[in-house]
Amino acid sequence: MTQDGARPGSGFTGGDDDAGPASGLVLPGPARPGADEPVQLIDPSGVRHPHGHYDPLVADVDGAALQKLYEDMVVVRRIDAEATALQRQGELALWPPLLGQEAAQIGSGRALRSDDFVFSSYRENAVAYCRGVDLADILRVWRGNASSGWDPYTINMATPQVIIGAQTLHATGYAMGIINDGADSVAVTYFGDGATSQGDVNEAMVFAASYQAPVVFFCQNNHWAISEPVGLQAHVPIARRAPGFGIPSVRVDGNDVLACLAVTREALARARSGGGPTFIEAVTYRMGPHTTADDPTRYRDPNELEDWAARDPLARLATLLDSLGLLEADYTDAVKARADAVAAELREGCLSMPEPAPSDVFRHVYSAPHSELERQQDHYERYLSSFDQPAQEGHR
Ligand SMILES: Cc1ncc(C[n+]2csc(CCOP(=O)(O)OP(=O)(O)O)c2C)c(N)n1
Repeated sequence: MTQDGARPGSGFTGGDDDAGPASGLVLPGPARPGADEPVQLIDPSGVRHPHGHYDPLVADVDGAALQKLYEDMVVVRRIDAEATALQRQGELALWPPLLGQEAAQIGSGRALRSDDFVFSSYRENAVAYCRGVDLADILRVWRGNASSGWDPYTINMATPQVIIGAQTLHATGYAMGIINDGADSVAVTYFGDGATSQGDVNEAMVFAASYQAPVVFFCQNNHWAISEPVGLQAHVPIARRAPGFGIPSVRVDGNDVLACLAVTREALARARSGGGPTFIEAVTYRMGPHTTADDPTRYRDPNELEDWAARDPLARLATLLDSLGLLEADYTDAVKARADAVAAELREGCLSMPEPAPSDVFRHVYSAPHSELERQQDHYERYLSSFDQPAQEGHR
């Protein structure tokens, strides 16, 4: 099975042994260790397949809940398109599109509890949406309006990490804190396939396994680390690495929102009940550029994009809803109206952000007064005020 395979299977690749979670947590059905096939509940043609292990974990997802997941994906795709347009219109310096990764982010994001804590990279804007982020805050950093977008404690999600993989260490540290507190919340960290080459991610897994920390490692294998294909660094499926650290792992079809919800719920249940970390590899695809500064046509075969477009996460759920009689015009009109309203709110929030004062770059660097920084700020303010002075004779 290659990295981009998508045959249905249990996907469970086992933990320290094949006996299942160490905590005594009883999970429904038999997991089948050793499988590389991604877990799939809805196939690319929109057909729902029964699954002995994972169906009980999504037994509550009725037609209305499926419609809500579809609405979420439509809305975040629209947020992504609007932000891309804002960048093209010169309103943002840069934007990292998530096009194609909606199911991985909505499926996992909707499994979380509000007291769980997310540590993400820059591409998890759909997860931030699930956390209830103020829409304009998603854009703040990319507009150069603030050093970070939001107060992490308002939505229990750290601001996006640009240092590849560093957030996995933060998540593991936070999860060790959860143990100390005796709480049953979970730290969830999102990162890409490329990040799994980083020392930070591997160190985070060593600590997570050593302390049996309640942390979920959610890897979105979108097949590219900028221009490097995943096969260059991963000669076996990425999910197979985690058991080497003593962490059970699962491969899931990252374009199947229901399967992503199911595997994330299982991982969260394991963590909450003392069963330790889980590694999830969501096999998906970045259909757009790495960022708006990137041109994938320079390194990517257009046929590959065509193949993955046929596995579009929104299209397959739409087909399933249609087959259930749940894609009537009044519903799709309401979804479109909601996406339009969210996009308008995002644009308005972006364009109406008050400009920061130039000296704001010195704020929030240290929590306490810092004489060296104060000296730099003083110099900078005197430099800026020099532009207000009338030019002196001889210096024109
Ligand atoms: C420590 C570090 N090294 C290199 C970079 C430059 N860089 C930015 S994005 C990126 C690729 C990341 O790919 P992946 O982890 O697969 O995530 P994706 O962008 O595909 O979501 C790299 C190497 C960085 N930001 N941080």
